Amino acid sequence: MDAEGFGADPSLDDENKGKMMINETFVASNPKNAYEQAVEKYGTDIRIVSAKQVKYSDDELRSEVVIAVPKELFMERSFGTQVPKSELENEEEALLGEIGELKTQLEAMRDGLLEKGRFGDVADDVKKLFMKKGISERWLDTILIPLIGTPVMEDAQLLVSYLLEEIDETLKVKEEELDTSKIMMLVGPTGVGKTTTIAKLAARYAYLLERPYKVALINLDSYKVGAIEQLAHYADIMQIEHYSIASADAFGKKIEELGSHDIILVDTAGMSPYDTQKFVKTIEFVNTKIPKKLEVALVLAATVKYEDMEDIYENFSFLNLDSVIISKFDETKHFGTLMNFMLLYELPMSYFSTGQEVPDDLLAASKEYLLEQFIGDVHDG
Ligand SMILES: Nc1nc2c(ncn2[C@@H]2O[C@H](COP(=O)(O)OP(=O)(O)OP(=O)(O)O)[C@@H](O)[C@H]2O)c(=O)[nH]1
Ligand SMILES: [Mg+2]
Repeated sequence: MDAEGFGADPSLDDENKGKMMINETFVASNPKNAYEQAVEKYGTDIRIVSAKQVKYSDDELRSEVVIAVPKELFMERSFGTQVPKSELENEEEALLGEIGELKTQLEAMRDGLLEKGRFGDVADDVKKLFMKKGISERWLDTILIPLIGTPVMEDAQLLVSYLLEEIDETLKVKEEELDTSKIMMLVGPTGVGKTTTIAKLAARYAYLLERPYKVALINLDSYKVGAIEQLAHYADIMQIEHYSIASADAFGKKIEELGSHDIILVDTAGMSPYDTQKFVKTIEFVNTKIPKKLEVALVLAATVKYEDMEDIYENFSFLNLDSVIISKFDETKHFGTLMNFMLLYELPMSYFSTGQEVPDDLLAASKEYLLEQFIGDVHDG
């Protein structure tokens, strides 16, 4: 399809000057219907950025109306983040504020205590080792503070084992459910391996498990040149049905049509935290009313950079993630940053991708596998 640049809007009216604006696209069979959708969501006081006819990859002409709304309003209408407050909620908020203040005071006291003695030589060294491997000080402190004064803090080996056990307990795995039909959508930054993993999962369900499952693939990536062909290539080799879909409406209809399938795998466009257009589009797809639950899996590369982790989480957690698929296990020997991500956000892991080979390089997620890689790295340190 055509794609036009979307960005900050220069001609803001006085009321909205200085506010962060979000451009949202409404798609319908004609401009009027698209505009009506926008009005239904935001009322008539909206500003249209552009309106155009677009030819989608299923060859149909549709109208895209892009409007700009203040970010707060977008968040409120899209996610209901700002509900009017009742008196009770105000009281609750005041109470929470007081608790927050107490917490800050306690933390200051704790930091004061720690400044004097820290954890002692042995525990400090162990803590440093884990931090060097990528585990955050915040997480380590929550585990170590309750241990102050106990013998485990004096025994490096014991403390390392204790921390590994805590890591093991904190990690979560989403077991593979084979007895219910499901729709799984893969989202994530560009180039992490979403399409390759979809192909591997398709082969796994269609051919490699105890019985063959009825699989279909849907591609929602209308941005990347060659995205349709990339998925179609795998699907054709495996003789698995595949569809390319451009609008939330068509997506909903296709899911209904595929009602008798055991598993529908949905590929999406890779997006950076700053791709507002793709972001809005993906939210439209995720919010499509469909008869079955849509499981959203974030694909995260094991090579993820520490600086990018928080942005990735912020960007994708809006999509109500059900699990994380970790890709590119074979591309690094350092798993601390990834481990830190899993410990901080406590999302269950569903699959691991361990190489480029379709369909071989895919494993159902296991704590043992990740821990083994991580321990190898810790011991090297
Ligand atoms: N080494 C290694 N490479 C992988 C793995 N998974 C995918 N790749 C490679 O990473 C590259 C990108 O893979 P894609 O599946 O196209 O990634 P994507 O997330 O769909 O990319 P976009 O659609 O552009 O966002 C390809 O060269 C894949 O072969 C993996 O587990 N290990
Ligand atoms: Mg892709």
